[in-house]
Amino acid sequence: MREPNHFAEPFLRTTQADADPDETAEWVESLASVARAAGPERAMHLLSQLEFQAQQLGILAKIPPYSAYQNTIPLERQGAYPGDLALEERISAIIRWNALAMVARANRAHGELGGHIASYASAAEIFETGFNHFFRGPGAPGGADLVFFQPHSAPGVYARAFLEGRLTESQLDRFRQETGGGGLSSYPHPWLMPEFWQFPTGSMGLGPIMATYQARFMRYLDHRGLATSGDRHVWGVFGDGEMDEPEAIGALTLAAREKLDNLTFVINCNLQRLDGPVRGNGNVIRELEGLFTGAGWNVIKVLWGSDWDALFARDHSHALLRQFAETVDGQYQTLGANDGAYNQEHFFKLDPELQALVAHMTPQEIDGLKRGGHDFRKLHAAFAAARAHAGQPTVILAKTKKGYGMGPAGESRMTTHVQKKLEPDDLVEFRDRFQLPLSDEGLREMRFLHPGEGSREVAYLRQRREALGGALPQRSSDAPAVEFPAAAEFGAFALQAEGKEMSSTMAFVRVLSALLKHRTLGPRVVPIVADEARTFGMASLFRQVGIYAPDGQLYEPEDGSSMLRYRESRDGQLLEEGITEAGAMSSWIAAGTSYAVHGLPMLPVYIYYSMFGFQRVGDLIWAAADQRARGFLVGATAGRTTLAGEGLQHQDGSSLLAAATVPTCRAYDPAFAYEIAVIVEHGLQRMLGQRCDEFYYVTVSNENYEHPSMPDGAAVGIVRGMYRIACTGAATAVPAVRLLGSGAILREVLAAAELLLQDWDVASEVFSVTSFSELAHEANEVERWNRLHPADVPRSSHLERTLAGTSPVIAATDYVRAWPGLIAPYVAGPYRVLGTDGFGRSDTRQALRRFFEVDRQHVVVAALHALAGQGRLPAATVADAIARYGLAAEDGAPWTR
Ligand SMILES: Cc1ncc(C[n+]2csc(CCOP(=O)(O)OP(=O)(O)O)c2C)c(N)n1
Repeated sequence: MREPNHFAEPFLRTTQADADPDETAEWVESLASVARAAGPERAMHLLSQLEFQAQQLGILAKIPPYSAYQNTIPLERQGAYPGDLALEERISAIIRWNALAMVARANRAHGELGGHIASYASAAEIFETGFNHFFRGPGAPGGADLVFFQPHSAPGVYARAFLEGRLTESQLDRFRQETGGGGLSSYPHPWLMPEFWQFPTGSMGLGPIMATYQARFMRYLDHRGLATSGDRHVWGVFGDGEMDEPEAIGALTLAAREKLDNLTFVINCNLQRLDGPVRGNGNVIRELEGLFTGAGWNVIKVLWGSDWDALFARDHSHALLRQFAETVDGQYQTLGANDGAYNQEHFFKLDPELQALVAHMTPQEIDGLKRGGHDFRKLHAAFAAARAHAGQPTVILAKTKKGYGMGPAGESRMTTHVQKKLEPDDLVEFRDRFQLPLSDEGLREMRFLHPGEGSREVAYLRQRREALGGALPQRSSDAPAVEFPAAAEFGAFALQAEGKEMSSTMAFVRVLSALLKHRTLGPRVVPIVADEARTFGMASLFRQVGIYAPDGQLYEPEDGSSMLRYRESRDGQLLEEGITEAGAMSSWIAAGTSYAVHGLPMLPVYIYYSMFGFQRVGDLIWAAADQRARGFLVGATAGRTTLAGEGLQHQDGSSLLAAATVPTCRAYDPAFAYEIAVIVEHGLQRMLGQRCDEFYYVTVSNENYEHPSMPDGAAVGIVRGMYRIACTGAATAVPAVRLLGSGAILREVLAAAELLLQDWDVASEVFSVTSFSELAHEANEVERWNRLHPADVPRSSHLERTLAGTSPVIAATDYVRAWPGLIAPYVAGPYRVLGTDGFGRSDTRQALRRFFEVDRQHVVVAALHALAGQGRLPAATVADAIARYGLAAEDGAPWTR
């Protein structure tokens, strides 16, 4: 005998061990009669009073956060279906076929392109319900809805766009063949299909969190009076497996807390993920219901199709619900993979009452009992209820079958996720099941189906889209440029710093504060922090621009009389996200793509602990690039040795390297305030003026030191990645040695130049390298051009011109050696790199720099050693220097300790 399921439904607990069924029946009937006579609100009131009383009496220790395994919306409240059901089913069948054919054709032609059939097969009705009745296009009175599509269901979206006349047959035939141009991307991708897709959802879990913060950002724009989002809605169709991702569920409470009733998740609960069931031994729908209910969402379950209604109506003793409660998802999958006879034997026959309930049905009729997520009527009712619900976000849990319609070989099979073709018999079954007008030959050739321009199907589909405001998805990027100030205006203090002491973080925050005050740009700036504003000296912004809080400030702040008081307000500008870098990043993405999504360019500036950036939320940063985001990411408390006491888990040595790999990220490691001002001005020019789809990563630190004024003519080099900042010894055409310093370590390098001259009589040139990756990118491009144009006059890069000759070059950085290593192929002389590879640790800055061998003395030794290697100094000099500076030569390398 099977063990009782530990997920037992709440109602089972009361019916199973009932000491006095007659009394129970009286109570139940009383409630039912109140609901009939006085309405559901009155019944609800009584229930809540009872619940309160029970709590007072110490009863009701636990109320399960889920309800019985049935549709949330009863038949009586379903409403009449407003569409042409038969026509919609025909259209959906054609789209299903074309989506399947796209994947199968691409793989037949090229064999290795991959693609997914089964996910869209399970989601088709969900998508079509949205497209025919809910997803509003750009022409809708309040503006377009935003839809985050389940990524591997993209073939279905393409197949629909084909019927709508937005994609051609030859484009469908280039699914996943993009290098020659005009192909269709595997997953939603604004970089590769910039006029089509808006949101890149291919990395599971990012869609849900990005959708949530998008809905929140729309409210932010509204409350700040920058845009009216009216009743524009954010829809996200996601997978039940996808909800395992921490990011997917990481912002559920935010959505509820901020009452985002402009947000609906539709979770395609086909109970399967890639390898197998999402919860083989459990029940994912129940689990998600509990999770979302607990987080404060409105939950609508769509589990059973219309054919089940009659069964439920006759099932007075809840035999169905009892059996559902005993059935785990792995079993539902097996039931789904098998025919009506099997279901009769292995489900209905388990209980005599159930057997009686379906005694009148043939196995074929039992086979035809649909899951709710394949029933347009049920889905429509759920979407409509979600759209109308006020005060909470809504999740629709739609139960579907993976590979629905793919026949015995695909439907609810373990392997269906990776299935890319159907066998001939399955194709025939698919055609017959969906009554597709395809000949056997058409079937064999996997011909695309189009009912014709003049067909009722196409007319209906277009008319529906027109009524909803036009086609979707579509992306536009023609937002106007934004006026912005010049560096001289916002950064005069930095350009003329005259040796003032400050940290680079302080310099950046001062720049930010000035930008916020600019007449046109100011309101467009979105400062974002994840609970570190005070760490970065930004507390003055609380007062200056306020913290966004949709409810305003419902309390008297403890520091109310302070100049820097904690001020929350409905039109606050600062997004203070709390300890969620993923959430802060999602806000940054929403703001950084606002130019395309809302036609309103914004400038997000997210300042965070650099260690918790690329390393922690790197995939979201990648998604930002996919989505063509513009803005500033500021890695504060950056570097391995600037943080002193914080130690291992806080000291970042690799973010710049990661940043260098993101194609649209321009990464800088400035040392001085004027460098920051120049980089910010350049970023504004590129992103807001020229509207380039790129973003800027800038590292800053909280180490205080003197900042010089900007040397004449330095700006161009700062932007390109390096410029000469000092020169020691007699001016010669070629210096003995060149020293490159970056960010926090530049000052050590400048000091090393002095030591070289004083102690060893070696002249040097010092360069501030603001970006090894910018230098490398340009050098890579020049090298490529020269390689592919062998007969032309070779070009040279800024780097090659600046470091011409064979003098040794020594680079020192607060990051891993691989970061300066990016330019190694283009440095003509011997190139030595000092970096901070290894685990960080706590100590003073000076001790850390000695430990990682990036301090001035180590730079000197590296320079002397390089000169000795060229035969320009005796090797003994190097040994002398090591002894003189007391460097520990016998310890293991820092990265081994
Ligand atoms: C972060 C991430 N990990 C893994 C994958 C690979 N992957 C693509 S689809 C998929 C399974 C999705 O399952 P589910 O969300 O239940 O959707 P279904 O296809 O079943 O509708 C996986 C693991 C991915 N795209 N992103």
